[in-house]
Amino acid sequence: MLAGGVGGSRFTQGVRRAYGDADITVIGNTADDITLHGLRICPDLDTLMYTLGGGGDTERGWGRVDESWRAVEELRAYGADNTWFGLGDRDLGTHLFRTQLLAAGVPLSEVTRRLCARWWAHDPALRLLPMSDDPVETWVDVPDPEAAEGRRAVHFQEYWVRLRAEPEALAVTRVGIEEARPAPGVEEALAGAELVLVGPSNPVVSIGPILAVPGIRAALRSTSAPVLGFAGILHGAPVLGMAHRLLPAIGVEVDAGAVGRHYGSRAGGSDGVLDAWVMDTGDETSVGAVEAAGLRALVDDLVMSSPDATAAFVRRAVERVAA
Ligand code: FO1
Ligand code: CA
Repeated sequence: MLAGGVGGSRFTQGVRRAYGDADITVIGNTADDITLHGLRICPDLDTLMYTLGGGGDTERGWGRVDESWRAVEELRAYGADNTWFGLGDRDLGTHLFRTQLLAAGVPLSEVTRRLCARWWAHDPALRLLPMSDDPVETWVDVPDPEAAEGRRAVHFQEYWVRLRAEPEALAVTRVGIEEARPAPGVEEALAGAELVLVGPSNPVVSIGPILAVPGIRAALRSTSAPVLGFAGILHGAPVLGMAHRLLPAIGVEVDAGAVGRHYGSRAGGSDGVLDAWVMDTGDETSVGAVEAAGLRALVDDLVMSSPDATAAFVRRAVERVAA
């Protein structure tokens, strides 16, 4: 599977519920990673790890359950920068451990394996791989009348957490993506898979960067497994998050069918990555346009109201594509 953070975690919970004994490799987005207070933070990997490990705050959707915020209060009291980012005291332990290992030269994929060994011990058939061991960061250009060119770039986390995705996103840049290589195991997992699922995560800042790591698109295009994508845009609005604020910056309409066409079909001469695209029943009117793009279009109720509900729509889609 390819997945981002909050939506990707809910989706993964459903997939695990649907296929209780399958070997599942989650290829997680690392393009919204950030270094703050000297610590390397990987929000999407951590959200997946905590949520599937039962240690996540289900209401907030990210971070640890039973969290406290004393360390960040102390940082604020010192007048430290970047205290808009909520680093919980328990969560800090994860970032300290990760940063320490990275500084010692341990690659992120190995660090992630060690972190998940704690959280996913109950489910050894579930594996989390970062899309890449190489650092990639997403920066967003926002209007700034005082800046030289009328705009300035902020880290994606600042755009989302501090600015609440309110300013118009003029452009999205992925720093480091050209030099990034797929993490060990990523291409092998795609090549050896029986089924590849592209989760309903943000097409611009979650799935987009994974596909943009040189080599991953080719691995998706050449796998013998069916590649099935799920829309995270339902009736013109994201099921979670801020995709509606970012899709215009990459010239894609905020519409499930448009996102499916953006990912594209593996058939034909383009560089698409999907065989089938699953949209919500409310987006049935997009079926024609998706099929015209060479994709098999499916519709179902895609609201991830519970792991059972998610498991049900995943199973139905897989059965239809395998049939
Ligand atoms: N999201 C917020 O809205 N506010 C925060 O202060 C915040 C802190 C945070 C800390 C660790 C972590 O793993 C995730 C955190 N998130 C926070 C979530 C994160 O910004 C987003 O879920 C994604 O990166 C966007 O998909
Ligand atoms: Ca994310």
